[in-house]
Amino acid sequence: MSRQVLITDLTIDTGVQELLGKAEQENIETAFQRAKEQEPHCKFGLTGVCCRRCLQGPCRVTFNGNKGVKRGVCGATADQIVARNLLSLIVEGTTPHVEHAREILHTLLETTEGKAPYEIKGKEKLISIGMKLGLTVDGVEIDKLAQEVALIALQDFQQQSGVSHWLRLRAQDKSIETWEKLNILPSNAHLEIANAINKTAMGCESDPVSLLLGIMKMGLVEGYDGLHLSTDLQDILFGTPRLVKTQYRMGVIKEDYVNIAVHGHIPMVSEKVLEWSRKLNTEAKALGAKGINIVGICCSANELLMRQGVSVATNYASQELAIITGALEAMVVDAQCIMPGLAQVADCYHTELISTLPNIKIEGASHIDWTPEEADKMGEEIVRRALAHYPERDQAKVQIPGGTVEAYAGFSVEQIVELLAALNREDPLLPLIEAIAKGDILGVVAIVGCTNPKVKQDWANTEVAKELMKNNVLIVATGCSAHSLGKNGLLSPAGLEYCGAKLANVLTAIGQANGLPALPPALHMGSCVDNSRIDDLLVALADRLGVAVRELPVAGSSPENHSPKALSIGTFFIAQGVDVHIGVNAPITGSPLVEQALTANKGEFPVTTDELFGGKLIYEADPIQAAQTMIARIIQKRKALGLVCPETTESAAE
Ligand code: BF8
Ligand code: SF4
Repeated sequence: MSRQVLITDLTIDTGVQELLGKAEQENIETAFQRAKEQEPHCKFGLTGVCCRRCLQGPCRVTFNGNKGVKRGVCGATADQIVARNLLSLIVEGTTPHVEHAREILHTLLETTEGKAPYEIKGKEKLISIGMKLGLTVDGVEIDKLAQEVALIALQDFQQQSGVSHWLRLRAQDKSIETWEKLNILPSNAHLEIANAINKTAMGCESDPVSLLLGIMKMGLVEGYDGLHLSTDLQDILFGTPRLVKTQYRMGVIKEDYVNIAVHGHIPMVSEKVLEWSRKLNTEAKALGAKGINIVGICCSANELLMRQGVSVATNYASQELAIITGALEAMVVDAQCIMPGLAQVADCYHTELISTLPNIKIEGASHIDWTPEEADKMGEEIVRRALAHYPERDQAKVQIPGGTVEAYAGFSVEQIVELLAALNREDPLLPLIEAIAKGDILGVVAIVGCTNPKVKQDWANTEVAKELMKNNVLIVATGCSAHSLGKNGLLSPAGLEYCGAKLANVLTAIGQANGLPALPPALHMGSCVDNSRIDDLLVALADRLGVAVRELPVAGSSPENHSPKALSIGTFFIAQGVDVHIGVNAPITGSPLVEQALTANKGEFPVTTDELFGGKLIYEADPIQAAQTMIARIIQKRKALGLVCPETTESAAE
């Protein structure tokens, strides 16, 4: 296989392909290469039957039931081991989001006490949440109200009993009834995480059904005290996103600017870097640069894109390649999805890799502490270091792949409702509901999650999206998947060429009523914590229709999942009754019981998430097949609601 064929097999992003060629010439290792070196993967690990919970092991329990050991030393079966491992994985997905929520909560509290240099920009959001929480909002000073809201949120980390306040705030009553019956309503997020870790410890819980219910409960912790709490408090502090236009691809890194990439998830860090880059912009000019250019990677990109229109260089799998352009003076990282390999790559260039969170250090990176109180000091120091590195740039090593792609973003629920109000001011959701009822919009699918160096970058994310669009399915997107769509023109009105005629007409009508050429075929709703916005949209639609979320003709899809966070988010949506597709298999196939309970596919296990919650896991590596499976389920749900259904879908008819 030639080098060129190999590189084009790794990613469909031509800029990343070019930089992979540069990496090879310069003898720099990347995740794409390391992923190949890891093949073939251990089957015990892939199927979830490797147990390392105590020192009697590690135990590998055969998954076909005929050969080798059937139980671990302690007697644990494959079902027990897989269920325990999965709960452990879902905890690892949930915890970073809960920590994210705790960081923003702490920052908000310090801001209201005048101790942190942030301000409350989202007054409308604050008032609407205050009202929903039953607080008096009239005549109450903004800082005081924000403090009251934050103190209620704090109870979700402190209370020893009672149900999560953010769950009560954001969940549909019909869903709460289901969860109450199953006794999985979470209380205090930290306590639930501790309980779940305790369940998975050696010699603790071994009933796979109870472990599975623990998994669903953890999905609710993820949804409400991870995703929703983070988004709500971030909107209070930084404002609710509104429609913005931006640019995608490596070409957003500019040769004649001081370039700083922000990477990670925590907007308290990236917002400060952006603020200080604006304050110190003239100092870049004194160095002969045209200014300071901030570009985003992963979900820090999403946070700054949604609220500030900052452009996006790349997504997860190719984070190292941004440094290989040779034109980054600094890469600033905070938490989650930061590859340790970045430090090795940065070593080959003048780029300074800077970590920021006090409890997240990266080997080989320099560190500037972010704390809410010292946020300005951090922002200024980071930008000054980047300025100092600009003269050190080696022009001979600079190679920025050309070309950028236009994208729209900022589709918060508030923004979507405002756009729809141009068609019906009194009842903004009605035009959307009518379009769904008539079949002009067949259903809604959220394309979410990651890219994964194990699979061709951006390919499955875009193929699933295109197949759905062709069949008049409206796409909403978050995370690194949204970046895949952005890089490939699907967040721009130009992407309407991929849509079925009915969907294209609806998007054009809404766009034109708002002075735009059209809405794009995929609506970018934000970062991974902003999957809460998708949930809010579903609850609003279901409430307006008078049905349960589980009855809606919708699905979720993470075609290139790599992170346990994608699995915990997926669990949250399955608990709501939404089918969730993943394109990279989760380690569950070693247990027929767990696999069947989640996928409802085969076997005789009597209880499935589909029956209990109305949603199931779909594993399908082929993007077209995955889209068709979701469409079939959407049509099934449409039929149950008595909505117009097409006889065949476009692919089936071809
Ligand atoms: O939280 S999509 S690769 S960056 S995990 Fe990570 Fe996956 Fe990107 Fe955002 Ni989400
Ligand atoms: Fe083996 Fe049981 Fe220990 Fe797991 S908990 S490593 S199955 S002995």
